Amino acid sequence: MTSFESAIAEGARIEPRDAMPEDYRATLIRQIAQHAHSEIIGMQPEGAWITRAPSLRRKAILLAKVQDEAGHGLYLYAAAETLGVARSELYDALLTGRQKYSSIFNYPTLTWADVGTIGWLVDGAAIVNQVPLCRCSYGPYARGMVRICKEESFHQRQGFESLLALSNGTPGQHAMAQDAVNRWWWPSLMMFGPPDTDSPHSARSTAWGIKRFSNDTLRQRFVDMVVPQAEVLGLSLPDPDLRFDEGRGSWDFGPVDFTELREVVAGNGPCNAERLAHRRAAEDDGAWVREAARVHAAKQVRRGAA
Ligand code: FAQ
Repeated sequence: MTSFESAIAEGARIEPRDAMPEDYRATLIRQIAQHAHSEIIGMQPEGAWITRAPSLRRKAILLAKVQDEAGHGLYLYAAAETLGVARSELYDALLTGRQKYSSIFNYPTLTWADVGTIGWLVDGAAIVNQVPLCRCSYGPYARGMVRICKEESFHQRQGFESLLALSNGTPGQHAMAQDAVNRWWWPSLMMFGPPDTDSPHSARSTAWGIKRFSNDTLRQRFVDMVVPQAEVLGLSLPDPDLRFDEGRGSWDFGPVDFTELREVVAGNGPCNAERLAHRRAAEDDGAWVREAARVHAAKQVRRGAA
């Protein structure tokens, strides 16, 4: 057994300078980069509402949440860099469509209720998926996830609280909250990825201790977590097949449309083009800042040498 295999078998952490198979490194770069890209693209749907938040309090909360997402992107890009890849390469892979980001951020935020719904459902799904990653086998990713999960948990609570206020508000506000939940429910279930029978990376990622639970197991855990929360909110979930199975102690739910997931991941979702165009424009608009920083750094080096 190599030292890598024995470390994995013992449940020990792999650190950046440890020997690791090239495929393990490549899998981590793929997953961590996709995760980082999701965080920064994920700033767009909610960011669109910062100027339209209904009160100063809601605006301050939303600003802080969107800033947290930028921070999560930075922790994750930094974790990926420990695997020997440059951040500029990862940005380039995102902007040229070679690397993905989560399907969920290709849906539009049509009303203010979408912001609360993203906090409740999207951050809720993110937590269910990410808490196990705090114990994944790669040290820098696992440690980054601990802090990210703490912040995601605040995000979910603020989304729930915002949605509760709408649900208990005027009939118009209640209807707006229900409409947002109807639109975000199924895409939230798709965040967990394809079904286990159609998940090419699962077996190896599980053997390597990157994935600790399967896509379907986490999807079920999410449904079990949010169904009682929907009752407290006084909102329904748009699935006529939802019923509690006493034997399993879990909620049965209807079939997820994985064709839609495939289409969105392939670039054909409602907002894919808009999200990437916005990101590319931000990259172009920031070029002069990066150039100024580069020239300044070079000048400092020259002055230090003189
Ligand atoms: N969207 O074999 P599997 C957030 C791809 S949370 C797009 O099952 P794997 C917080 C997958 O990459 C969202 N692509 O793959 C926030 C693979 O593609 P490839 C981000 C998807 O890796 C909240 C192919 O399908 N969270 O940002 C999706 O074992 C609110 C085959 O799939 C993470 O990234 C999808 N939904 O399992 C921010 C968590 N599902 O490269 C702002 C970390 C699958 O072979 C606001 N990632 N694919 O062409 C993971 O846990 C895993 O990568 C999974 C997929 C579970 C997503």
